[in-house]
Amino acid sequence: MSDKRQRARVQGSWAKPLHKPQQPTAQDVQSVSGSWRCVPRSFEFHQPADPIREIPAEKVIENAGDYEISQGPTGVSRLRLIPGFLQQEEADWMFSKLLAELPWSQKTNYRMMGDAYEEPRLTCWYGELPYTYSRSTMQANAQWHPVLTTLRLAVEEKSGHTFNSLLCNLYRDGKDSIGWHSDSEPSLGPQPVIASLSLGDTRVFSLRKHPLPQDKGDYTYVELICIPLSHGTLLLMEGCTQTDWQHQVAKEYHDHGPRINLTFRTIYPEPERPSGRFVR
Ligand SMILES: O=C(O)CCC(=O)C(=O)O
Repeated sequence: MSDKRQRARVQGSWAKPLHKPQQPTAQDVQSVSGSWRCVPRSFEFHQPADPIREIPAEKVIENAGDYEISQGPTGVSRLRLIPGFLQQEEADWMFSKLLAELPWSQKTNYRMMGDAYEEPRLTCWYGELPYTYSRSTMQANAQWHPVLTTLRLAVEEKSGHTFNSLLCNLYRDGKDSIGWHSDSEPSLGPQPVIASLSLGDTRVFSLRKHPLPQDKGDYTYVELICIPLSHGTLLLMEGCTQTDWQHQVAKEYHDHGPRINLTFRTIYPEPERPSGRFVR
């Protein structure tokens, strides 16, 4: 939680710095027949200029179901949570196979100013097209592992959507993470549907709503949703979830075993620029 959000929670948004009680001034104090007394002063109530602002309580979604998490001018943002999408035994078997057999590697990304950093997790990519995010590209890889082909068909049947690509994430322990972002690259098209399947240790998946324009990028007062994603759980993100919300899996500082997350997506060819280079 940001420092500002934390402080606002602890103090209450109404809390103002304490002022020392004022000493009576010479004018407030008058002498009456040799003794001193305070003359009562009148006080006026002034309505605070800014309306009092509450931080919305964090919501937790744990039960299977369809959830409309927001409805705004851009449209409806929807989640569908399906715990137990995979039975325990098949999830166990798939997890150990994928952990051992996928070509996991650590991707290097680039910040806006060009400095490089290593992602705090391992990844691999499947799809006929490359996928670019954070100014670095994962090359096309059409050789789907047979377990992933089986899972893709099962996810397509359950969700009623088709997917041509898959980003696999491996969180080796609690210190591996993915920061706040939305899956909104142009190659995913408008209002992408993302199907996210989790295997291994449970980690908390959080979503936060984009702030209002007048908050100028300040996330202190935005809505926050937490979803513990356990072994074999499928989560679908639909509608405007990628336009109006961000998501993350934060680092945790107690012990965690490995976790694999498979995000099925549909990638479209990016339009070519007149120079012949892809638009990023
Ligand atoms: O690990 C997860 O549950 C989320 C992964 C994710 O946000 C992504 O691949 O874009």
